[in-house]
Amino acid sequence: MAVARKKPAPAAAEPGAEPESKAPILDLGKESEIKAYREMLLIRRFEEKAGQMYGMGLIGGFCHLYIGQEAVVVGMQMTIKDGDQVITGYRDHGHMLACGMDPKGVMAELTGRRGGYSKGKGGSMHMFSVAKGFYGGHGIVGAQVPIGTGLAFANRYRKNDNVSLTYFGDGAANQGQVYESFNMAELWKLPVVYIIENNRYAMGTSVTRASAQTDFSKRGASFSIPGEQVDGMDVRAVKAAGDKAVKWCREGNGPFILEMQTYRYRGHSMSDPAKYRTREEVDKVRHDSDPIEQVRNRLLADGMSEQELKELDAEVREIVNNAADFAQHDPEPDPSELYTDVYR
Ligand SMILES: Cc1ncc(C[n+]2csc(CCOP(=O)(O)OP(=O)(O)O)c2C)c(N)n1
Ligand SMILES: [Mg+2]
Repeated sequence: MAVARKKPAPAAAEPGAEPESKAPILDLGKESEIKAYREMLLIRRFEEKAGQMYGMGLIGGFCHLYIGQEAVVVGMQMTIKDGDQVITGYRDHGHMLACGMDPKGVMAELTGRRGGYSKGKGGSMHMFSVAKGFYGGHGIVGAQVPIGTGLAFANRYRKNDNVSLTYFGDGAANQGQVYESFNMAELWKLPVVYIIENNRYAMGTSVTRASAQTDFSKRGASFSIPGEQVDGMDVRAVKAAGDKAVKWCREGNGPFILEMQTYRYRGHSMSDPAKYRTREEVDKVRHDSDPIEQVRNRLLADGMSEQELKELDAEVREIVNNAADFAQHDPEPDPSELYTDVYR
């Protein structure tokens, strides 16, 4: 490909070079722990509220909640800088909030109101904010992988040092377009971190039933893309692995794969009764490795008081309540909007 030949990767590692061994888990420090706690809590409370509003009939259409997976997106967001890009599938509210998008605009999109990020015409799976580096929001499983690879291509082409964080699920990881993207990304040394959120299920199908290779960090092996398995329930582990992967990409070494081992507590979408797994299985993960509880316990051990944590919780609840209020009172789009933003 002409462009790639004209613009060889800057400061690329020697062919066959390997990144150092698995990223060690480091303490984040109190300030970052509080930040991570607050952001994960915002996602959790936002999603709980969205679930309630869906149950009340205030939100229609598809709605896939991210509850349980919060440490992945919050930890990764702590590794990137302005100008980097984030793209994901339909389980996307957490990614938007982590990117700094306004909870009011996200919630109002869920209720189909004018002040929503897509003017109330896109819904849960179709929101974007170039200003915040968020490129969707994609309902077609795996579709974001070539697009995220294209974002990385644009970074190379423009000779900036930005990185694309391209998220997808364990189910999406079995799609052909993912491997076409891997090939191009490694061939052209594109700065893309492929983040496979292995939440153990693709709709009602468990990873072991659907995947021949369940170690997703190895999925780039035939393209020589390095990968790492990460405890996606521990925000510190996510941050440590993310720092390493982002640095690898930013320095021109090509793509990196992170398999985030995580879990979704809710059904695939709001309409899924989740009969393919037991309540005990969900309760065990919640009890043993909830990402928010882990940070909460460390903060308490570090001397933060219950009262301080309660205040933080109240602050987050207020943000979410305001968003829910806005999303119920903002007007619906004007009928004249029916024919705008559509391709004919
Ligand atoms: C091309 C395509 N095939 C099938 C579907 C239906 N579908 C929606 S989500 C999903 C499962 C994807 O699971 P995974 O990638 O593990 O993501 P998760 O939902 O667990 O976050 C399927 C098959 C779709 N939206 N697009
Ligand atoms: Mg999955």
